[in-house]
Amino acid sequence: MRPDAGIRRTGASGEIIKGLPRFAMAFQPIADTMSGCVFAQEVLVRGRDGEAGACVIDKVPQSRRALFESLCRQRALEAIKEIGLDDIRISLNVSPESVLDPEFGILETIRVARTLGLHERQLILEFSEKQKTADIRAIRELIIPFRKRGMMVALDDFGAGYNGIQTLIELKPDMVKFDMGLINRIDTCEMQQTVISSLAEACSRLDIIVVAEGVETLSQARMLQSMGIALMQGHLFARPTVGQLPVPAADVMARLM
Ligand SMILES: [Ca+2]
Repeated sequence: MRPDAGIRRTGASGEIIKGLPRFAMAFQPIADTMSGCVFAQEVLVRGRDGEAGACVIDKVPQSRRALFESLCRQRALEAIKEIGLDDIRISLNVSPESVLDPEFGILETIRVARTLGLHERQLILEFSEKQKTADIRAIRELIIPFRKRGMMVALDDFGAGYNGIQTLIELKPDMVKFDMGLINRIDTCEMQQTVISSLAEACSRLDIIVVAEGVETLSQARMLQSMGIALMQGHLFARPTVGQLPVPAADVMARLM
């Protein structure tokens, strides 16, 4: 057993744990612009002074990243439980390098979720792939039993990094999150419109749910809706908020429904 084992169950949020950076959990809703509901809340890491998640994670030594990620997911699940929203979907970011970790991988997170009384159908795992290192087939097989119980798998940042069509085919996700770089000019750029509408149609035929990330304007949102994309996330709806679950801006939702 590693020396770190067990410390994941100690300490208040934000406490320094044996040299790990201080952090807080923020939440950002994925809005369903057709029904007006919140589809899920994505959990994001922030520094204690609001620094971006990437800055915090950069301070974590590579050898402790899996532990740190596991701690972040645990804190988020505990926070959701404390808020008392038992029926909410929670979208958790998981790096493919740590998902298979025997102590701090996704099995540990599911154990924590069960201990807290949360069900697999409330969980979405978002896989981002910054480096081509992951054994996608091993990941897919590991999570089969949890997917059968309703857990969803999302391919994060699609169109950026290594998360492209090959990973889509290998992972067979339930959901694809289009990176903001793919949709940032969707309201004016014909090239983006053609690519995104074609990808959205392919996902629909494969029964894969599409989420557009980084939506910032009403005209982007309206264009995405016209392509059949209802689920959106971005500053137009709500910014990531530490310690509470933000709801999508009511005036924006009203104008899209
Ligand atoms: Ca994500």
